[in-house]
Formats: sequence, structure tokens, C-alpha cells
Amino acid sequence: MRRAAIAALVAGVVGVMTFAIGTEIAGTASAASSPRVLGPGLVTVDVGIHYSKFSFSALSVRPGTTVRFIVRNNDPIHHEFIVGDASVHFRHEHGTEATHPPVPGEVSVAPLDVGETFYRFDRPGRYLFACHLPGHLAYGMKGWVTVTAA
Ligand SMILES: [Cu+2]
Repeated sequence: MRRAAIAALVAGVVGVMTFAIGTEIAGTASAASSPRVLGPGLVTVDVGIHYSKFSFSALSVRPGTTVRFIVRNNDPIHHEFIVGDASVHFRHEHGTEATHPPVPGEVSVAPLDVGETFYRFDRPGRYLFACHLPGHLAYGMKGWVTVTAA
């Protein structure tokens, strides 16, 4: 059962790798805002990963919120969690960094491991979070953090 699930997961990821990636970064996909708005100040958010999907796709915070993202990778493959503005995502989608040192908002998580990263949201707007390993963003490993107006 577990082997079959893993095989399906791998097949799914490979299946989407042929799609052009990168075009989604400027996407205008609307994500429903979470009814709960977090912050300001320091808040901790649990981010689960299973079958190459994040456990949620929308998060709302107030300006001046530092989020501690606890990223739990429940898959048998590597993933990463990258949050930031469009330039951050462009760099990662087209870049060559295989893993990420402790830059705020960027963390690589080994199979079945847990990682964490902090990111401070100040300016109102929408900030993409995504996994930029090959094919993962196109497969749907993304979501949005909405920073509400002050
Ligand atoms: Cu991934």
C-alpha cells in the first residue's frame, strides 16, 4: 500500500515536469483568505507537506508580523519552503541552488524531516510561498500569504 502510494507520488511529480514552469510565478490565482488574521508580532505556523502539497494554501497576517514557519515534510522526497516577493521566486525557479542556507524565508527539508524559517511581513500585499524543486511548483506546491492593510 505504502509502496503504491510512493510510486503514484513519484509518477505524479514526473508527469508534470514537462510543463513549462515559471509562468505561474506571476499568476493571479486567487486564494481565499483565511478567516483568521495572525499577528502582529511573532506567530508560529505549522506547514505540513504530504504528497507534494502544502497543508494550506492561504494565510493572512497583519503588517509587522514575523512568522515562524515549522515545515514538516511527510514525504519520502526532498522539498523546500520559499516565501517572498516575485524576485525571490524568479531567482529560485530559474536558479541553481540545490539547497538553502538559513536565509529568512527559505528552508530545504529532507525526506520525513522538519525544518523552520522565520520571515517578517511588513508591506501589505500578497506573497507567494512555494517549493521550487523541479516540477513541484507546477504540480501545485504553492500558496499565498496575504498581508492585510495596516
Ligand atoms: Cu517540493
